[in-house]
Parts: sequence; structure tokens; C-alpha cells
Amino acid sequence: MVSSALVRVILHVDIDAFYASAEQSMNPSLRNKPLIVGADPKEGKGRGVVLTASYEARKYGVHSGQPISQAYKFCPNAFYVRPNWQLYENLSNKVMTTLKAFADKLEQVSIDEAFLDVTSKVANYDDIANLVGAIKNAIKQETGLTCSIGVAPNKSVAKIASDFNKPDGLTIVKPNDVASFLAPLSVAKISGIGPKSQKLLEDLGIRTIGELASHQVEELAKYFGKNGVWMCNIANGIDRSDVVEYYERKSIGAERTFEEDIGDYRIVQKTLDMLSDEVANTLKNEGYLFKTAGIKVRFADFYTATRARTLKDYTDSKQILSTRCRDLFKDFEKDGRRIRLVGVRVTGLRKVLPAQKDLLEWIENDRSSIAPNQ
Ligand code: TTP
Ligand code: MG
Repeated sequence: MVSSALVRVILHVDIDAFYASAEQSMNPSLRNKPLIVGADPKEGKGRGVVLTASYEARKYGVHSGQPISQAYKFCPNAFYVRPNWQLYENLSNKVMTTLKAFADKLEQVSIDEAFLDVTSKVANYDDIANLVGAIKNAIKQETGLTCSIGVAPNKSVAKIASDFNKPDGLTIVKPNDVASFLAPLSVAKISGIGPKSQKLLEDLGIRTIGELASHQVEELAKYFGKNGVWMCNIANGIDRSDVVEYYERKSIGAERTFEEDIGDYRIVQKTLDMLSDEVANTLKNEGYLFKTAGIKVRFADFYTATRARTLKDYTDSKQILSTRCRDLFKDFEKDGRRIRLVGVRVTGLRKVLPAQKDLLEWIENDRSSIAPNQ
């Protein structure tokens, strides 16, 4: 146990070049080679973007988000592969399960990164290297992947630290070293300060986190409101936010009991549409996709029936959900009994992680330029 009850030990773990390393772990002939995961480059004419590149390809200036045509200019001889979502999801799950065993609390923040609170697992900050070594070994053994780890007394510093030395890095920032670690770094290193805020800060003469830390908080609050106070705290190494365990929902549902039992099934169908909308809104708000749609029908005599169907792909589409529910209701269309209650429920849930959300949107917008290989 770390001596002071107030000092926490937080790890931020981020897999190196995740999609590219995942491909390399499956296909040894791609290892140690420039490898680009993303759209088809079509000899420089391809549309779409680079999702990620191996560190060997990054040497040529290739990076995430870059147009694939530009990557092709920089590195025509790289190996180009289309994304294999199922592989990344499986490996991500393995990574998270492996990490969980080492942590008091684990918060997954994207497909390849997580915060771990390990305060009770180590005696002091000098004791951390052993734990981190064990974590790196376990991930390597379970998935073939390497990761970079930042250790610090809070989440924001741990996140900056994991990015400090990549790939296969380890950066430990002891409580007494937080200020000197942060001071020379660009404000852009703070997760939550984007290019817009960076520019505004520059107008105030603030480029480094040290400059931000010593700036008058009142002036920051004037420019950025609450955010100004937040960024000043972060720059001063103050971040009390907890590592929050994910609560994974198993299902999302909604149901309606009619005031009077309903004989007109068109009303029941309309109610199913409304419930589908409700469920789809919850899915979107909470960031879930579903794979199985189900309905429940309770007749006036309290006889209750359910029907469910599993789709080919995960989705959060309102349209697909309501169409499925209407299809499922066809089984009861000829029943004739009055209906007392109907419900819609989706199961087979999967959390949409922020990185995946971008990707889903990207695929949606740009289906023509890639052919996912699954
Ligand atoms: P990152 O962890 O940001 O990147 P990375 O793991 O590829 O490389 P690093 O060694 O710097 O951590 O993102 C994880 C995965 O998310 C990445 O492999 C591909 C995907 N991704 C995108 O699809 N679009 C993006 O803009 C970024 C940044 C990542
Ligand atoms: Mg990563």
C-alpha cells in the first residue's frame, strides 16, 4: 500500500500502433515492415484515410487520419491492408481482460487504452517497475502486442506519460516530479486541449504546460469559462477524477401497458415503432450497438410470448430495429386476442468506443473506397 492514503497510483496503458500490430501478430511476414491499415491506396488514387501505421511506416511521415493517397506518396512500398474489425475487437477484449487482473479498478477509454488504479497493488512508487513488467509480459503473451505505460498519481498525467516514450515505453512520474515533468511539455499534450484552445492559449503567450500552470486562473476563466479552471488545475497536476469501472449493460428495453386491452393491431404496431425509437435513443445516448432484437406481447389473458431475432451485424439504427420488431410481430398478427402490453428489447450489446465511432462514421461515409475484409 502506498504510504499516504491520498496518493494514488494510476496507470495509463496504450497499445502501440494497435491495428497494425494486430495484423502483424496474425501474420509474421508483416512484422518489422512498414504497414498501413486503412483504405485501399489504389496506386495513389484511393480515397479514404490511414487508420494507423506501424512505427516502421511512421518514419516516412505516415500517420493516422492522413489521406491514403498521401501515405502512398510517402511510402509506396509499404504493405497496405484493409481493416479487420473482428480481429481488433477480439484482441481489445483480450487486452482488457488481461489488464483487469492487475487492477483495483479498470476504465477502458478506447479500443486500445485503459486507465488502471493499482494503488493497493504496490508498496510505493519504487515498487512499480515489477508490476508494469508483469503487465507488459502478460499482454505480450496473451496477444503478441506491445504497449506503452504511463504511471502517475492521477489520470491526466498518466495519459501524458504513456505517450512520452513510445513504442514499448514506460514513464513513471512520481508525485514529487509531476511539476517538473509537465512544465516543458506543449499544452497540446493535455488530453482535452485541442488545436482551437491551443491557438487561444498561444494568443495569451502560453505554449507550455508550465506557462499554463503559472498563468492567472482568473484570466483563463475569462477566456475559457469553467474549462479555464479545469486546464489550470491539470497543468498544476491536480486531477481528482476517479478511474471509473465500466458498467456493461446486458440489455436495453422499453415496454408499454395499454390503458385498455387493444384489439386493433395497427395501434400495437405503432406502439412498437414508438418503443423501438425509445430503445434506439437509449442505445445512441449510452453508446451501444445491438445484435439481437426482441419483442414481448402480453395478451388480455396474461399469456405472454416473446420473439427475438439476431442480425448479421451490430447496429444502433432506429430503422432496422423498428422493421425487425414489426417483422417479429407478424407471428401474432392472426392471433386475434386483445393485447395488454408490448415491449421491445435489444440484447447482444457492444459498447461503441470513441475510436470505433469515428470509424463507423467513416465507413458509413466512405463505403466505396474500402472493402472490409470480413
Ligand atoms: P491510437 O492508440 O491513437 O494509435 P495507435 O495504437 O495506432 O498508435 P500509438 O502507438 O501511437 O498508440 O489509436 C488506436 C487505434 O485506433 C489505431 O490503431 C487505429 C484507430 N484509430 C483510428 O481509426 N483513427 C484515428 O484517427 C486514430 C488516432 C486511431
Ligand atoms: Mg495505441
